[in-house]
Amino acid sequence: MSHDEGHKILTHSLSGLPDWVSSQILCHINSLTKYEPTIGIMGKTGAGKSSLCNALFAGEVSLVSDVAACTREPLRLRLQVGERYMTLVDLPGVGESQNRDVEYAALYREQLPRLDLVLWLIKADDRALAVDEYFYHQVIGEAYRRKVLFIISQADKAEPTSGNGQLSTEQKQNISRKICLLHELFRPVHPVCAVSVRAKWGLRVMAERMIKCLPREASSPMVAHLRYPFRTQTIQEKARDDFGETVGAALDAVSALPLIPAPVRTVIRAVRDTVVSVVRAVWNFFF
Ligand SMILES: Nc1nc2c(ncn2[C@@H]2O[C@H](COP(=O)(O)OP(=O)(O)OP(=O)(O)O)[C@@H](O)[C@H]2O)c(=O)[nH]1
Ligand SMILES: [Mg+2]
Repeated sequence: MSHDEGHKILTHSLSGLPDWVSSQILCHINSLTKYEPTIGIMGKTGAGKSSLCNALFAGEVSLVSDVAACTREPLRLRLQVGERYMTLVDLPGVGESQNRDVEYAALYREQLPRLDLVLWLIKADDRALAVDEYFYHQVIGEAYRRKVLFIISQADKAEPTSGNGQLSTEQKQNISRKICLLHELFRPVHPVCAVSVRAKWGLRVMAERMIKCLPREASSPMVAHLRYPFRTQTIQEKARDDFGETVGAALDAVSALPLIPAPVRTVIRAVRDTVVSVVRAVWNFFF
């Protein structure tokens, strides 16, 4: 399936609109299809950040250096799948002790606005959560907490460990308790999830949660970067919905422009829902 075919179908659905409106919408759709999601990763050394990213994301990896004028440069990895790109930003801080608060506050002020989401890993058997708690409440500004998704990692290390590669009922109960604890400590915006890369447990639910937490424009371009087993129906439906809704919102924005002639506004409103359903239908041509 090609972009061209998708464009043809879309252009047709927009043909009742004045040229400047349809070209603006097509341009918007074009930029949506090229959007590069940027995901931050946090957590103490050894939390399992690299392992989780390897398990979830596919693609050729290249290192990019950050040109931002910042005291510390986070590691940036660019992932490529075909013509699609996404960036993983390895954010330093949690667990690196003392006297760097000002530095980290500056780093996070710099980075957070440019991130679509931050995956914050806490190892299942990590009990020293005061550092994470401090960091979340003091360094991550309240406005950005909606960008944080907490993930309990290495769930197979929850008590009582067996080492047989499967999570026992007791371990799952302890994970549930840990999830409750994290909800009390952090009061997170999004529900906490739990994974074990080793036991291949919880990853699909986590991927679905991640897509739900992403801003609307980032979910569709993210799908191509997920390894195949995680491109579930749920994820594709969410991405498709988001794609339709962003285009719908763009049409609403045009029709809300103050100087727009009333008949044009009427036409835009009349075709809005049809355009959204066409956009949803051609999702597969683009993603
Ligand atoms: N048992 C178990 N071990 C894991 C799991 N995920 C990662 N590990 C191990 O934990 C260790 C640390 O994992 P990494 O993925 O390197 O952790 P990291 O957060 O990237 O560490 P730094 O890059 O040093 O900050 C490695 O030995 C992994 O093999 C898991 O789900 N279960
Ligand atoms: Mg690592």
